Amino acid sequence: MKRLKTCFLLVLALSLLIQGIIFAEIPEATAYKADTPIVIDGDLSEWTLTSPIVIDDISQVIRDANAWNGPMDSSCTVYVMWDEDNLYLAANVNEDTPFGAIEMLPLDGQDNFKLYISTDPSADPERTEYGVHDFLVFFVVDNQYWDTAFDRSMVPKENRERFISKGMDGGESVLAGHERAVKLTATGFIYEAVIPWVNFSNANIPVYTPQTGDQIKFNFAITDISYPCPGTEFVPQLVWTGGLEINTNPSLWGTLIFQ
Ligand SMILES: [Ca+2]
Ligand SMILES: [Ca+2]
Repeated sequence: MKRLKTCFLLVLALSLLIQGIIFAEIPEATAYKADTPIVIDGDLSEWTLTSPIVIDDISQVIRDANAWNGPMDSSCTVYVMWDEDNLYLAANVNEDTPFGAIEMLPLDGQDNFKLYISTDPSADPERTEYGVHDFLVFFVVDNQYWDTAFDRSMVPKENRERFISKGMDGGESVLAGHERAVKLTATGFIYEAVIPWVNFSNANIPVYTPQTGDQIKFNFAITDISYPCPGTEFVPQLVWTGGLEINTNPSLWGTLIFQ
């Protein structure tokens, strides 16, 4: 009997430990409200930088890890701010071969940022499939055309509300009012961008206006092609949290808190 009890306690302790690990795996970041206008010029002096999203560790490489040569090859620290009309994104990027974009390649095989964002704080954070308000946005980081695209291919048809993929063949700017600027640094570049919330809406999906205290699912990825050729067969990708399954399962994203 005593042995049984010990065994039971052991199992209990183990399951609590595993739960703790699972909970600990969902990271949080704060998006601060911009009280003064954010000027898109590659200078982050007007930003609140106290809640960095750090993407720089081998454990965050979700593709072609063998071709990733460490944080100076490709890594970034991301910041998010907001106001009623806009989402603001900034990234301090370390990158030894910046702005690698080859038009013939698929968007996911070029230097890019990938923004995974929900615009519905009331959605179940443990949902395992994309809902109406779950978006994946591609930003091609070529310092020239800055192509953008929405991938909605993973959203079940009944959840799309006629908001379908746009720009995924490349060569398009699908975001209205989107501006971005970069400033080169000794180890890469600073990126600063604005994305009006209206981009995550259509006739069936109302515009999201964040409120202080809102929490949404959020994730961010950086993709780094070694450029120039050769080097197109392995294209490492790093992400804030989760593995490749983040492309189909929002429960694996992190949490963004509006403050
Ligand atoms: Ca600025
Ligand atoms: Ca690189």
